[in-house]
Amino acid sequence: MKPVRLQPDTTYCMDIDQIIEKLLDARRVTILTGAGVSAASGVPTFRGQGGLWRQYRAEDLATPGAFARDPSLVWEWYGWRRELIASCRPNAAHEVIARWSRGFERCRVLTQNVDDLHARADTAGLVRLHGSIWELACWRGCGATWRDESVPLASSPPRCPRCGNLARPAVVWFGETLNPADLDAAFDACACDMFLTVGTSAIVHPAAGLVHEARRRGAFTAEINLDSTPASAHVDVALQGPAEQILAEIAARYESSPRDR
Ligand code: BJW
Ligand code: ZN
Repeated sequence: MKPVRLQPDTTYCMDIDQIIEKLLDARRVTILTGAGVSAASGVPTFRGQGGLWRQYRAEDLATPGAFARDPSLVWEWYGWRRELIASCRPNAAHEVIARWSRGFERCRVLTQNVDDLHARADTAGLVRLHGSIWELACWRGCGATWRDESVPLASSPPRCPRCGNLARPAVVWFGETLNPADLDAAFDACACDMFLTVGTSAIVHPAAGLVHEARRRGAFTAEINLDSTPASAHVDVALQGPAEQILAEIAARYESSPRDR
């Protein structure tokens, strides 16, 4: 098992203090999340240990080309993930983020996760950049999308109720564009006082570019991740450790701080 790298040293404590100070002064907070936020709930991340399904990587399956070639294989991957996610609950990281989402003058939570655990934790101002595993859409693109929470999934994709073509998961695959309204909301949210990027490998665009955009617009930027990422060298504070522990620690101190500043 990977060692947990909490660093209760001076730098770590000063970084936490700085984040709390910035949160106390912030009116507009934006939080970008990735698979690491759901790891403690039991949802596998895409990259690193446990990231493969059979011998496949996300890049092999989360593409329109993969679905066109072998819809049943891709469907089976989503069926496996649905079964896993259905038994998962939001963890301390989702809960802290959900509380903060209701506590600031403006808070936006931009998630790349499709598991809906932020929604289940009752997060306000949520933008699901890569869609939801619990929704389906027409593969031919007639515009139909619908909620489907069935577990287990049938062994092959059902039909679109509008045009009879194949259905697909309503998620964003590589090479596909994000929903323009979600992308606009994400870029608008980069105009903020504090931008926190949590549990993402920071390699998949356009999400990976958001922290840089926020910094360009003057936000204080911080990262929480088990490991360093391409974003680590560019943020004001990079904290290494489990998001569910670090966020709980920050929240306990931030939420009990006096507000008459
Ligand atoms: C913990 C932890 C704990 C663990 N606590 N931390 C610019 C440059 C280069 C390429 C591109 C570019 N612009 C666009 C591209 C192409 C492509 C791309 O980015 N490719 C890269 C691989 C280089 N992007 C796209 O195609 C996007 N579309 C687009 O831009 O359209 C316009 C366009 C198209 C083509 C060319 C140019 C422009 C769409 C991207 C869609 C991504 N879709 C997926 C699948 C979604 C559906 C599904 O779930 O099935 O989204 S792929 C997968 O990666 C999923 C994730 O949301 C996404 C990001 O992964 P994430 O969340 O970061 O997870 P991991 O596993 O990578 O990392 C987990 C992290 O957590 C790790 O760092 C751990 O250390 C950490 N961790 N436990 C804290 N307890
Ligand atoms: Zn259709």
